[in-house]
Amino acid sequence: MQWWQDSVVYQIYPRSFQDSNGDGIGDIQGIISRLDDLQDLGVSVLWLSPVYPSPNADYGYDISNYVGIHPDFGTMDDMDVLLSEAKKRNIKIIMDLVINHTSDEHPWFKESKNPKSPYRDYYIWKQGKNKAPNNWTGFFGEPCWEFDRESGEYYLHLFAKNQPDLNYQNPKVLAEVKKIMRFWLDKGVAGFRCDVINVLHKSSFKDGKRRFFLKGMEYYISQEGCHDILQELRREVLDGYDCFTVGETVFVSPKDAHLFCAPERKELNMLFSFEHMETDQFLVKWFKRKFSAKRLAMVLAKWQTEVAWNANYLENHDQPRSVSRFGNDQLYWEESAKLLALLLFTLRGTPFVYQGQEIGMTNFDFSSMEDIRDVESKNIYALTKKMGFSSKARWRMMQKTSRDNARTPVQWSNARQGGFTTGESWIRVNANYAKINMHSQKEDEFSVRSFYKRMIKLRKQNAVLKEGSFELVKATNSLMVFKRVLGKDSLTIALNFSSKKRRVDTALQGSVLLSTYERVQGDQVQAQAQAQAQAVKADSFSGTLRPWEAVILR
Ligand code: ISL
Ligand code: CA
Repeated sequence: MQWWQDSVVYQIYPRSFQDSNGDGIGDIQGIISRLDDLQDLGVSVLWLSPVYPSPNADYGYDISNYVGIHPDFGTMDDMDVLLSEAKKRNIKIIMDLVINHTSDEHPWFKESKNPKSPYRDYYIWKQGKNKAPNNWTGFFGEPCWEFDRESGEYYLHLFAKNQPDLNYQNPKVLAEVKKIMRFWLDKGVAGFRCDVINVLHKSSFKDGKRRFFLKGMEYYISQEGCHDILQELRREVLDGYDCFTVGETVFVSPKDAHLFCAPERKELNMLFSFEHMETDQFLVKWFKRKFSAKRLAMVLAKWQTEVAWNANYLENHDQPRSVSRFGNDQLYWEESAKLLALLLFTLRGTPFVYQGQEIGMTNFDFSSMEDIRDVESKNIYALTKKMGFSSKARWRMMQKTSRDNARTPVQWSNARQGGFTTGESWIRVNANYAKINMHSQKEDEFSVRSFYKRMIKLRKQNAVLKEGSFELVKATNSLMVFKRVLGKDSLTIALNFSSKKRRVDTALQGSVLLSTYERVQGDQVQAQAQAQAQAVKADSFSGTLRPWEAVILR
């Protein structure tokens, strides 16, 4: 096993993590002040969403300087302190590598607007006779060509218009990217999360067919040229360092995942796929769909069995909170948050936890568009108006899908603003911070956070959970049962995705290694774990799961 397979990664969205100076924006000193909490939780790698200078059209995912730090977040000295303080605690850091596009305020793009500039070919400029060069559409619900008066041509942007796509047909662009990567690796970062990394290479600019509300993707998703780029970066940069990459890849199948991640191909180490995130909504968000536990189980099982090593996640900064979409964030909030934790840590692959997930943070309680900051949400809200959706439907869509659901500040305590800032937060704090916060959960050994801690420990000590194969046993609209098998050792995991008691199966036997309903006193946990390891005394499974209960059976 490689160290990155044996790690638990924790994603930080710095803007909303912890403010240290009262300006209402989370920052690097804030992260430093919370390193002890993170070490206590048991995570070993932090992924930082972008901390680089950015005009914030897409909050950091529009970068205007790849080797600097946004003053909102601090300085490069702060970054160096973060790296060394993390290292003291055996925590590594990976950076977000956003190289499909830059900000339109990046000096390259400003130069590029001049058709005679050597930077012209850093971006994708095309002529159009009074209309866009082709019929492609972008990810954020707006056209993906923007006309530039100055130079009389259009530039391509698959995301917001302030995020022009780089031109990877130009070898100079990749040379710049290599420099950037070396800069951070030389500083001691342990790798990269690679933003929309499978769309870098555009193989043609012909009109596209419509697929999933997007036109043109057959010419830029997972093209051969993209594989070439990744192999070159691996050979020439990454191979020289002890690091790993996790790619964010859109519209991929397990087959694609194999092409990107097979060790002998030397591209990515693992990737984030989206299919399980579509079990209650579509990647392009306005699709109406009801969550189905069966669909979730089937999709997970497919990826678990067809892909050698997955990057497992239930949340990130683009997705609604998992307890609100896959669980029951009302009556069974605690139970379902624990069930989701048990699921995450018993899957095969590297687990990724998103900030606040470990305390069961819920979707944003926003009350109007005034509360919303995200460019994607704003665009989709406007677009669906044009399309004739009722305002009620559009609002429901926002509540269910807005990326701001995940971007409300981490709830540290029941102090004003949840302890996130002493000033005014850049985005509203969820009003439920008095009930759901880190401080109270740290004190409580039966809290959601304590359960995360326990699962992280259990996974660390358990070879079957880390290395075992995955076998689906059963999937219904309320139950998911699977096995992890390593040699003669095997564990059965059974989860009840419903608010009713469920009989699993009489054939399912074994002793209960762990249940989300358990209330075991602190020092008893160790003793109990030992007893169970020796298969001495442990409760045998009754065959029935309580509402939202999940168990591990041996
Ligand atoms: O949010 C989404 C899925 O629900 C997608 O539309 C998302 O934009 C896509 O997954 C790409 O995401 C990444 O690149 C974007 C950035 O806005 C996201 O925050 C980032 O994770 C452009 O850089
Ligand atoms: Ca701040």
